[in-house]
Amino acid sequence: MFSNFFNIILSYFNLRVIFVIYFISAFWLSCKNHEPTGNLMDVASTMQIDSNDTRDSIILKAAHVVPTKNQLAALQDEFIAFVHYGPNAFTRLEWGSGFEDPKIFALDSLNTDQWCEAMKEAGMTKVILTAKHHDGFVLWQSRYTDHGVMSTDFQNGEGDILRELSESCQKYGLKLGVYLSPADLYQIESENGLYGNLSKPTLRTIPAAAKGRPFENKTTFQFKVDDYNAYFLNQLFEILTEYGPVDEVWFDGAHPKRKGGQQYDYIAWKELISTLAPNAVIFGKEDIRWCGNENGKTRETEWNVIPYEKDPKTKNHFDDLTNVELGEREQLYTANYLHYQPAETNTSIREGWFYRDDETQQVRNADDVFDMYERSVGGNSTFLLNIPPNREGRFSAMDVAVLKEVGERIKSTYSKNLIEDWQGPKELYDNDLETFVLLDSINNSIEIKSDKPVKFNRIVLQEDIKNHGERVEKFKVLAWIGGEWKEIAKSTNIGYKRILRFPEIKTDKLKFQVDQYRYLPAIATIEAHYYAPRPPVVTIDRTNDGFVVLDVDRGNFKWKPHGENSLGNLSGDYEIRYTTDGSMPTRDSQLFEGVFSFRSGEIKAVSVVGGKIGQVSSKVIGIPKIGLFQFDSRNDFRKEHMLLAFDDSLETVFYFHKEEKKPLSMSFNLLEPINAKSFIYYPSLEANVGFISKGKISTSMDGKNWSEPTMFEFGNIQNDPSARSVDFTKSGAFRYVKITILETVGNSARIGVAEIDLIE
Ligand code: FUL
Repeated sequence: MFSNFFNIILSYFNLRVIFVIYFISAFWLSCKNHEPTGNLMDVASTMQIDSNDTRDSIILKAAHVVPTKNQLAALQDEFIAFVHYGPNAFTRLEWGSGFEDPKIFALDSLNTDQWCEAMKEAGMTKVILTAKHHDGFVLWQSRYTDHGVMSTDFQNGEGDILRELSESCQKYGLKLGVYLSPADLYQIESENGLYGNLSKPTLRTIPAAAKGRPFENKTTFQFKVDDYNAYFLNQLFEILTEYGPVDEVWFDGAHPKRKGGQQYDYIAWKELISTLAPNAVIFGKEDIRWCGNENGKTRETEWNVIPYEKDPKTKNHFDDLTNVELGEREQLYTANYLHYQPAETNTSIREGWFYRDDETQQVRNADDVFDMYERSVGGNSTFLLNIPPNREGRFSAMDVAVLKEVGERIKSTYSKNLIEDWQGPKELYDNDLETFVLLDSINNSIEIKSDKPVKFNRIVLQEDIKNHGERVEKFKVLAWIGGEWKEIAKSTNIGYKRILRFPEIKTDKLKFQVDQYRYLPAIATIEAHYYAPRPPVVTIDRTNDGFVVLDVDRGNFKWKPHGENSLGNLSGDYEIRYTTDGSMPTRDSQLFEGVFSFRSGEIKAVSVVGGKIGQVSSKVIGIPKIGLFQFDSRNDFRKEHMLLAFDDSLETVFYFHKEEKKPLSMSFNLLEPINAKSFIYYPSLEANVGFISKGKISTSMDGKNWSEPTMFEFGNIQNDPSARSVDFTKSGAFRYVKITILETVGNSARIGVAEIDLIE
């Protein structure tokens, strides 16, 4: 009886509680600025343009194109890692040939925990591994090929790099992505290779049964495909079902070679991926697009609503979108479809995608990487940075140091919003991308203020792209300084995120004003941050008459230069300190006050800002060249031109002309004997100039008895025209040198040599 009565009271009370909760939440939701919604139509990730559409209605539609759930999650991943690994790390080539003996992948130890730890420290959230690069070598225990780790000595042929990485990802809380190259040189070149073997498409069951190795996942697919597509689907099945959740599948567009008119059945691949990895975005297809370069450069205005001629959801082939401008109004007017497709900004931390060495392969400095981070993540894009592991199965110390420094900068700059307690609409500071302030032509600005002024030099803005899409086309930010509004920054679009950088200011009042938009913009976030200027990285150069010039790096990384000057946004007043005896420079080392003379050896230098010491730069300097050379040619004109390869300037180039009688060669004498251990070839970076790809170099003391030649090969030099160093196979002093070119690449009659350095 008592318990009955109690139950009635309880259920009555529960009912009331439920009602109260219902009304409170309904009221709260309506206050959360979801009303008015600011939408004129339902949002969608793809919209068709029809014949009734006008220019205005096209722009309205564009304002209602939004990311899918997976695309939004991919954007929120912000800073992600790429890992290029495979035989190329051992052959030091950028592109393999498919003919490699798997044994050359001579890996003894692997430490994927160390990779993940470094990525975590950098603030990265996801890693994409080249499970198979263009050479066709697989990094996992595939049932469908023996061209991979199973045929190496690594863990007696039982090693599985994808498995180890996926376990480390679980441990460190990182998402996993896989790069599976459609181009496959092993399948092209080997006798029974499947790529382009002209097999007919027939109905195939995926996964194909493999003796003694059943799948735990019992899903099967039926596709009418040819041999190579079946092979590719079987491999996708393995990597998407046996390595934990996969969040990105990366399809590269490059093809070192094609065969047999091989086509790819992407529609089938997509069906398999969306079934087995429902959270994965697909790169290179409709989900994520390449930003159009490999330099780490994002467009000034990176729109993610892209015009399409055909429905991207039914397309089998996607072109690279490399236009200087993309998604601008004029381009949208010509579209048949509008499609949400965010850009991934990709580049490598090193010269080249694969590891070569720690001596000559330049590593980007932290200024450069942090600058790219701010421009790409703060430019409505994702930042995908490649870190290639070395032959010890680890990230090299230099790369780890840069990742750590970048992570520290991201954390110390962006983890706290300096204006989170300012007076103004709370929707802007609640870390919720779906609460927003809706603006229109009358209420086109938001003002926020505080009781005490704050110092900052960065502003972060975000739109509620999930429910409203990207709408702002032009805006500015003003600060109350000296009793008046001063414009501190302006830009074009915002979308997922815009980071504004400007000289430091101190203020207690800010105004965000939108000057042009596609439809009512929903502003979700406004943050202010302070980036503390860091000592810039020092560059070390030497003039041809033997003088050393130290300067600060203005972002001139030689591999795929992006042309941006990171320094302006990142450094304050600095001084440069250096050593010439190999010791580490400190803030008390020799002060650089002007050029100084130096013969050969290692210079180490740092810059110092307000007592803070920066990253150490070092350079091994070759012997001074002025007056050292005599060129062996009867032709004075040619002699004079050869000098251009020995003048310490990469701007001046010596050309071999292919029409000259073969073999192409270059001989020179030195006025004094030297004991060089290696030489460095700097190719020309000009367009329409070819490269040396293979050759030999012989030396002699008397010009009669020549050493056994040192053979050299520069892999993928056309795509990766960075400096290449060659160690002489024999040591000893010499005065005569002869370089013979055995092979060249590039469709040009001229082969360029920007510089040759001899290192003692
Ligand atoms: C390119 C490839 O050819 C490179 O080797 C690298 O994988 C890069 C990310 O994409 O197209």
